[in-house]
Amino acid sequence: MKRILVTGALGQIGSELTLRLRDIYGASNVMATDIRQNSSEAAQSGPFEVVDVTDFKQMMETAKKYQADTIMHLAAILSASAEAMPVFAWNLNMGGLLNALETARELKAQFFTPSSIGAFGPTTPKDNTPQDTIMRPTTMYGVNKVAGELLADYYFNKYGVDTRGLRFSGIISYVAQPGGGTTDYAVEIYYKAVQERKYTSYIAKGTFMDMMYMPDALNAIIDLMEADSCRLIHRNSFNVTAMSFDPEGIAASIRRYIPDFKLDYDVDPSRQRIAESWPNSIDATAARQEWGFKYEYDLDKMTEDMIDKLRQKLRLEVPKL
Ligand code: AKB
Repeated sequence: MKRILVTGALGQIGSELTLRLRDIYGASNVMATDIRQNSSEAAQSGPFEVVDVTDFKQMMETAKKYQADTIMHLAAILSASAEAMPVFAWNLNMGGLLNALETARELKAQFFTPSSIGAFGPTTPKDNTPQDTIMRPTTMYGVNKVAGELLADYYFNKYGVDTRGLRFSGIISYVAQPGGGTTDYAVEIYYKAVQERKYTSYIAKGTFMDMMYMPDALNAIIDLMEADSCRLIHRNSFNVTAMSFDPEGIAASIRRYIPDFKLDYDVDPSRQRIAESWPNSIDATAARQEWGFKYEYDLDKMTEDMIDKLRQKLRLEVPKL
């Protein structure tokens, strides 16, 4: 049975990944860590420790104490926050990653960390972006992600650490909200749709980005980590995506369930600049071929589930049409 240490376990992905891992591998085999403690299920349903990922000693001691043989390193700040605090982002995103890789090297642990569509830049082919292509990002987050992919490959090639990663798009979920990302609008829009039937988008009409529903993102992480190492030609990191839309596309999907939903715009130049530097859509062929990546939720299926789950979560009644 695996013994998994998760960093950033109370973040958007960590909150749900920790619970899925505990279901699969047993609660006591999944050590959740984060910079803060709270009363969420991820913090309460199994072992939990406060760990600052920039503190190597603390991370190593925690991983040793729990005899971790797998490290899932999620702690990082997202694109828009990284752009506002570039030096802090470098120190947290790169310092935390280096500490997590060093921990994995010493403990001979398997390793996962997410990369992002943010690793691409304005000179990358925009549509159906290939797995192997130009990567010259113009954001601090993108610089961190490209450097992180190279660093994880370096640890595999030099030290034999079994490093694996996914280039995530915007991840949409009704459990924990993301914070500081460029794709966050695609989560906020559902909250506003069920609460107020209107949303003001900070991303402009016609700006397409890849997205994925959380259950598919969790399956992708687990399937990649369980994949036979011999089949992996790539490691850090695989393009994965389930859909690509602009604000009009998601609004049209919401209107199938909330017909009078209204969308208007107040574009945030800083997040818009980041979004425009990213691909419109990426190609996940390598992930399909090398470890069988698949997804279940397209835009409309995700919208139906998000609206249903958010109404339950926020205890909202379904309006009579
Ligand atoms: C962000 O918007 O920063 C993230 C990402 C695409 O990596 N969701």
